Amino acid sequence: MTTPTNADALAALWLPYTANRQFKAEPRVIARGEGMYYYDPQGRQLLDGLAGLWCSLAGHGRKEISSAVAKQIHELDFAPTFQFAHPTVIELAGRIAAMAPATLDHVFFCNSGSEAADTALKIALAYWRAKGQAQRTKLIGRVRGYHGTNFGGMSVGGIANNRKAFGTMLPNVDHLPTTYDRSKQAFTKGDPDYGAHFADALEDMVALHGDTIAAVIVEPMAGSTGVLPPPKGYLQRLRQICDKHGILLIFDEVITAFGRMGTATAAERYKVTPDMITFAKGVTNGAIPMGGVIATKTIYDAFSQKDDWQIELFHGYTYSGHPVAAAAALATLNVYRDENLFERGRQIEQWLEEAVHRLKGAPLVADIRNCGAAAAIDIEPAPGAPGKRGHDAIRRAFFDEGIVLRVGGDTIALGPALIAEQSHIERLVDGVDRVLRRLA
Ligand code: PXG
Repeated sequence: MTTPTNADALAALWLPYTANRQFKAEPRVIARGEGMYYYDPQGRQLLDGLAGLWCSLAGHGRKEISSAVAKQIHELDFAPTFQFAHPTVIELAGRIAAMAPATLDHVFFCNSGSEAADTALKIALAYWRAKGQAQRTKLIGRVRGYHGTNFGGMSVGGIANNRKAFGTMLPNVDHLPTTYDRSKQAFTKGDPDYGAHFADALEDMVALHGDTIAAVIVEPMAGSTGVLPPPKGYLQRLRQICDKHGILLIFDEVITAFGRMGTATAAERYKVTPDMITFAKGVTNGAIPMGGVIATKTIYDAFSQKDDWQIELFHGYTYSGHPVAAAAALATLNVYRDENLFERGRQIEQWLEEAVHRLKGAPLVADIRNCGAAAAIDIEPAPGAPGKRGHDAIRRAFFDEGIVLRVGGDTIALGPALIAEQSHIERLVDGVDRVLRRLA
């Protein structure tokens, strides 16, 4: 049998968003997970600083989920959801609709956050055509936004490195400015006071593009780019401008849904109701891929056809609402409910805020932000080598501190599972502190 670190097998592997050459010289292999910890193949314990990739909110190795998966796969391994359904996906749609803000009550399933973003964008375009406003074809994202890596999400996304190698994008896309201005917001605890006016750029776009805007898509809290909390009043203002001009508002909640914000959704926390919410990651605790879009009845009803045998939306994936993923999701939602994990997100938010801001003044720290059970530390980039210190931080954390750290560019992101104790957060932040001192 080939072990994971076998040289030939390792050479065959092409890892996503990874410096593959360096990785293969010094592999960081994770073989097992339980609770807050991962274990390498030799059994060395590693504290997980980002709940996988923001997805394993109830921690790793949850038997409730794995046994629901085993039971489902024995009973029904696969059934199509094109013209059919199965009991598990029906139950799950009801559970997710019940969890979302009251007016969002229809759930379309897919398999990832990227598919969820592209699905929501396609629903927005098709919605306006169905409403007789086919001129609404423009999609608005935001600078530093992340909506996955498919062509739609990449086009509305605003992280330059994710776009620059890929040439063709969707036409008819524009971007709001980022909500981040370090000169006014540095070292803010929680949501910054400054920046609600960044939403007003949408008014300028309406002035420019008239009634051709179909939808605006934003992350309520921008996660991937390094935890940018929404400035106070920003999301409310975006909603008002969308309402004024009849534009659909999509919240990409792939990271923020299922307790990361101390509530079921960021929409609930900020009391701003979008027209669609995308979700993925936490819906199955990361155990099985799944994503989806929650839409309002108004949107769903717009697709209604003259004859009841007519298909309303020509979109979907073979594995939309896969029974095994749906079973994992139902078991996951039960764990979240039984352990009050959404509320626990609030407790973690407090612990994390307290701990992470202590890093102010540590070597190379340029800014610290926190929002919900998430935080980020910007490291001063090395002269002429942006991203190098971030990359070194991953290595030092893994090999010296026994911590699995997530870094994007030169920003460290922390987003522990919602089962974390204060001691885990202290260890995480102390480990980051020592890593920073070694980078300097
Ligand atoms: N939307 C948002 C808001 C996301 O955060 C996606 C869409 C795409 O999801 P999929 O399942 O297609 O990857 C994401 C994914 C990070 C990190 O380091 C974040 C994501 C993925 C990997 C790493 O913050 N977010």
